Amino acid sequence: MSSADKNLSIFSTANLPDVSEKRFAVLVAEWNEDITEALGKGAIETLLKHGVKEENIIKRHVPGSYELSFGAQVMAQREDIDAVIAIGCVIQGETRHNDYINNAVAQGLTDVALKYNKPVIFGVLTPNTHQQALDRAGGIHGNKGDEAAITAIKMLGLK
Ligand code: DLZ
Repeated sequence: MSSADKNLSIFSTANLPDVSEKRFAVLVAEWNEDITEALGKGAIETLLKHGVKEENIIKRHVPGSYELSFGAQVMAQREDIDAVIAIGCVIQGETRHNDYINNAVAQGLTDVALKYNKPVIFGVLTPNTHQQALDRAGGIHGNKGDEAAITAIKMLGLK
């Protein structure tokens, strides 16, 4: 069983909608890039596995997770983008920076989704340690980027 399959076992992937003509933006934050690149790769591989055309996946980078909201807005306002997957990893430090970033990006992504009436997926890990992040970026807890991709596909089925 691949790490993707292990990961996806937490929710159903049966009866997914046809997304072969849908276009996705995958936004990847550069902070903790060993983690975020693995998550982004997982998301893209899962989209491809479920019939999305390679040319219909646009991958872009932003500096940190805080910038995901603006990046998502830029992508969501494009008529040719159907869904946005925002990937980041905010690791808890000695200060409360992580709380501020996590709260801001969660609210920001929600706002963009509601403003543009498009799925904007919260693919941001919020671990206490780097090891916890690794565990969720292709490690023992699978790859949360895969889940983010499946979530985007499912949400497009609502429209
Ligand atoms: C500043 C900062 C810190 C301390 N930690 C992280 C992190 O763990 N993960 C992440 O994605 N970004 C971090 N950043 C950067 C902020 O997201 C943002 O890029 C800067 O505050 C500039 O707006």
